[in-house]
Amino acid sequence: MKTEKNKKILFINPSFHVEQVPHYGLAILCAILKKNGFDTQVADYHYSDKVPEPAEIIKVFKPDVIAISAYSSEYTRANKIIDSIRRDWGNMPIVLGGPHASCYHDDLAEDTRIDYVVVGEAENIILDLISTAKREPRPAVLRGDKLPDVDRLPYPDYSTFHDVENLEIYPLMSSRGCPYNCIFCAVGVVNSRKWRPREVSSCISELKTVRTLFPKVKDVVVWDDNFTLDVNRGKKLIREYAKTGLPYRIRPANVRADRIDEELLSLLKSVGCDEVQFGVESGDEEVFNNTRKGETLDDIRRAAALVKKNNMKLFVSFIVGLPGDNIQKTLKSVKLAHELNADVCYWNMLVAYKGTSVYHYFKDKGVVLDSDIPLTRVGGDFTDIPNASSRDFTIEERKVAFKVAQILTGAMSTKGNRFFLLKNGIRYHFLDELWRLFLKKNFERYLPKFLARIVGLRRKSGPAYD
Ligand code: B12
Ligand code: SF4
Repeated sequence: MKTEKNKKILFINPSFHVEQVPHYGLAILCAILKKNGFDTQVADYHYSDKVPEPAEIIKVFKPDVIAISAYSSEYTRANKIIDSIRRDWGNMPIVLGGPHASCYHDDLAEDTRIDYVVVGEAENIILDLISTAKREPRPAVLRGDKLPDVDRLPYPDYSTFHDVENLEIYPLMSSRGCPYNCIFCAVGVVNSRKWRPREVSSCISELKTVRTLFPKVKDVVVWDDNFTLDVNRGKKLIREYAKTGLPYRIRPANVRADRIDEELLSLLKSVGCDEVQFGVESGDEEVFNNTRKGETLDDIRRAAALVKKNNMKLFVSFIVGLPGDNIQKTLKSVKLAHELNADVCYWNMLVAYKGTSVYHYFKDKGVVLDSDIPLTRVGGDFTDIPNASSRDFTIEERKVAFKVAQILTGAMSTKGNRFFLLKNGIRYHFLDELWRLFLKKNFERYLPKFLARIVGLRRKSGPAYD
């Protein structure tokens, strides 16, 4: 394999908001590059707000290659960074990878500011790519011909991330991929539908390195696409971790409701985890089934009841705007959120990513705006801007449904987040009480009619692409 030792690579993960967890995928790529003699730095704006601007880093570090990772929701910022690099460092090779490159490689192949667009997992191609990277007349679209063997990879190397000395939340990726095919999910495009678990012992050994490397770490989040696909393996990992006596609280970011049982919950509690989060997506049976999640609303109800019975916090998330959804059906989701007695309820506006089934659905039956993927969050709150719509649930209706759902579960979405509490707490709590007192009983009779009137009024001034 060709290598050009001592090449310097600056990785950039653009982001409009900070979530304090460093980018695992970039840390793995750094580990491989550093092991092979390359020099890396990572400007991860999703991890820390103390990272200097890219131009400042470039002036000091003087990289040979700029390697950008981007979520589609952050691509507007990546776009600006690419512009400024082309303007000020015209001959610098630019490589783009990550979820946006994986989903939108066709469109990016036309963008001559970029030299390489990498689709999917890059461990098997990163060394060759960086060794030979140069300014290209047109972007080359690259993808590894086979998936990396997750047990043969080095541990992620975060040492060259800016501000890593303040790392408090450590990400563990104990498996990759997911065999399910939920219509809204891009995992199959970005990673793979092949579920690849790591050896439990390797995950535990990785966690044992954390204390010396990052003494400020308090929590470990498990970022797997589907941590509990093999629930017995998930339980084994927690049991083995508990034996180490390490002080971290372990939190799986997401578990599937159909895998939750008493034993899993008590194991999670034994490692300090007092909350469980899962996606519900919709409270309407038909919309729920349209997602092809492979579970039932009864699985959701059963899992929620178990979480509450075990005195753990219940976090649920819903999507507004799935195929078949409308305002009335969104209200069924609101009703279910209350029925489940969730502590925190997140509302996501459907974004149809290229490569997903829902994208094809709206291409056929409605409209998808490819060029402008909405930002994830605006002022700390999830975005209410859809990129897909149909005649039976227009852009304006989606926005109204989203806002109403947020308001009617307002107190639920404030509990976990102090920022929300400060900003919207009084308003949301007030509305939530109002909802409980006056609306709940007559919910199905009055609210849909009332909303239909509001939307009827708004519809007249809705955007042309509705
Ligand atoms: C963990 C995770 C998160 C974490 C992020 C933690 C962090 N600091 O990175 C949290 C919970 C914060 C999060 C948030 C969101 N996420 Co998320 N997340 C994931 C998840 C489950 C795993 C990511 C991961 O670590 N994978 C493992 C590593 C090995 O893979 P990787 O990061 O993709 O990196 C590899 C390759 O992509 C490539 N690569 C990556 N970057 C680069 C750069 C270069 C130059 C090169 C050459 C290669 C390369 O090589 C890496 C190694 O193989 C994925 C699912 C998935 N399978 O992708 C969803 C996923 C990436 N998330 C998704 C979404 C939609 C979101 C949100 C918008 C959700 C929301 N409504 O808020 C936000 C946006 C976050 C933001 N940046 O603004 C979508 C992205 C779709 C898209 N086209 O953008 C995914 C695919 C899930 C889905 N349901 O479709 N997420
Ligand atoms: S189970 Fe989760 S990771 Fe798997 S396809 Fe569905 S949403 Fe994506």
